[in-house]
Amino acid sequence: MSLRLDIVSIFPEYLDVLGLSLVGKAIRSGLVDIAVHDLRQWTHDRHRTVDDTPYGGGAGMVMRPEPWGEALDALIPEGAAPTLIVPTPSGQPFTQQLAADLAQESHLIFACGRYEGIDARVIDHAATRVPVTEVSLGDYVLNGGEVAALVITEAVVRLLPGVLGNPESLAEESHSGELEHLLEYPVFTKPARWRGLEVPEVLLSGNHALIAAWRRDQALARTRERRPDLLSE
Ligand code: 6GU
Repeated sequence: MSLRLDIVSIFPEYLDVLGLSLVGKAIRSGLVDIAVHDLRQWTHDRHRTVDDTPYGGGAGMVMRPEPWGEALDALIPEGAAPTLIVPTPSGQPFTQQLAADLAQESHLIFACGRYEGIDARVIDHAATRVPVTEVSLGDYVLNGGEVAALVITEAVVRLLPGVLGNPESLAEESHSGELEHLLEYPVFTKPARWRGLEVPEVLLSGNHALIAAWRRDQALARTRERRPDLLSE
């Protein structure tokens, strides 16, 4: 079973990098099928207008509902309910758990807004037809949803069976598996001494129990220092 992604944007070229690296390989292997759509194909005026001034006043522009309505009519299949993901700084925080949940789905549609956002009726109307999740990457402001769609796509696609060469690296990393809720421990490779800096001796010991304990310690110390919020969960 493969995952279908439709991404709608007024800057489709922003998503070109999905053809690179691991996601590109997953596309070529048939594990994921990604289509990027220019929202302006669903406009009908000479200027291909997608935005207008906000009712109630205020700065900036808002995306008009009509092109989005037509886009979603075209992309939501008859008799299926893909999940609509709307990247927005006012969405629910994107987490590894949400990535894992989305990796279980068969069809995701991303609606990448620009300007001050999409007319809220688009989301309300879509929610009468399909599950809608508004998602935020964090507490800062981007210019549009495209980078968020890239981030979410990468986090989801690497969880699909067959995408990662070594599934054990999935189990070991931060935010999932054995050291769940802890940041990753520091890692080292050859040479054992570089610019006067030594690799911690325990890692050269061959004592796997000692190494595991050291790594857990390091992960804990880092988490206490950088992300104490993760320890109080
Ligand atoms: Cl998902 N979108 C935008 N435009 N800005 C953001 C974001 C998303 N997450 C954090 N900032």
